[in-house]
Amino acid sequence: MSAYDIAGYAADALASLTPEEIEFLRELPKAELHAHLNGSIPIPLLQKIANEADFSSSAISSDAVKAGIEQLKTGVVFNELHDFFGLFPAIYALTATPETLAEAARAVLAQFLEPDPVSPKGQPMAAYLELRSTPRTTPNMSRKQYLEAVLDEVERYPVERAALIVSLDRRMDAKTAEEIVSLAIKLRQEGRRVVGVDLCGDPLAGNMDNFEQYFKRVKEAGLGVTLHIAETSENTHEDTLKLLSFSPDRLGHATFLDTDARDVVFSNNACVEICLSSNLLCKTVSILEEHHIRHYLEANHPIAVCTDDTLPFRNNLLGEYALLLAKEPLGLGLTREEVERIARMSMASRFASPVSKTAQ
Ligand code: 6MZ
Repeated sequence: MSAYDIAGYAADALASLTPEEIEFLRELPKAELHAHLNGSIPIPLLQKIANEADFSSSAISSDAVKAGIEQLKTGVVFNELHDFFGLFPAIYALTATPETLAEAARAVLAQFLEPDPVSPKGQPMAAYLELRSTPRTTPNMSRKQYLEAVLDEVERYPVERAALIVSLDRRMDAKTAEEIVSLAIKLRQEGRRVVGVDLCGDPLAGNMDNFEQYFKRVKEAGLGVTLHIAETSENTHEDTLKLLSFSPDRLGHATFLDTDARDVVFSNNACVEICLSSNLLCKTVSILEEHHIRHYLEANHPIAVCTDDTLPFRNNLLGEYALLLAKEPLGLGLTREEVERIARMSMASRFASPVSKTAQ
């Protein structure tokens, strides 16, 4: 299996296109704006790290990690979104040192930004990548070291190709959220390539009132804000409106917005990061025909089509664009002009990068 093999909805849509249609998609400059680092590691690399890992000091045994990787290789069945979050302890055990984290980050960046080996002309999946990750402390590194390790890899690419979004997790306590926001702002002030702060994690966890002060600081520091919002039908109206009150620049998923919330989004013009395969696989959307992307397209509202987590979802950015162009029921059956417009909107919705000495 190569690092770029895909399966499922995106693969089926891609297989239904003509070589000429695929070439059209490859040629479009696209921005990947919603990709989680630890959810996007190529399986062969995870396997290599697992084989080399010393688990003697780890809480997660090598057997649990190997079982997790086998599951990822054969395809994970998600019955509900909660199944998805259970995958991460095993993955996290493998990216717990600065070295393996850097290796993972390098592979994820390469997957999006280096020439695609199966493309005849070698176009990369994305012209630009905003990679996001949640800094962790491990026995081997602090959160600062975590961010520095990832930033070192991001900054190997020119400023117009790659940047980092720092994620907060809804489950975080105030002290941790405070530490991460302070770190993100400080690194940005030092000229490191942090362009935004995200809120992710279990969509039903946490009290969003607690995050208000942190996102206020993020905005005051000039960083972009993107929030996972209304990802499940159980997210409450209050939760959604609270998050919208943080004035986010972009929104992740925004699947279950009621009419009031959608009106706020339309008036604020916040770009919606759309992850088609992710929503179908996690069963927050039952069929493509009912996907909320249609509301945004009808309203001419900015969107960006993204992969979310290529590791469990076994998709890639080209496959997500194939889902736009492929005829129904395999795809949305959009016209080339519409697909071109979506790619342009993704590029227009990038968070501005700081001018840094590492950028050239
Ligand atoms: C919410 C998600 C997510 O940050 O360790 N994550 N959070 N909804 C989703 N949709 C399916 N997909 C990924 O990458 C993995 C982390 O990203 C968040 C989860 O918190 C997951 O633990 P990082 O690099």
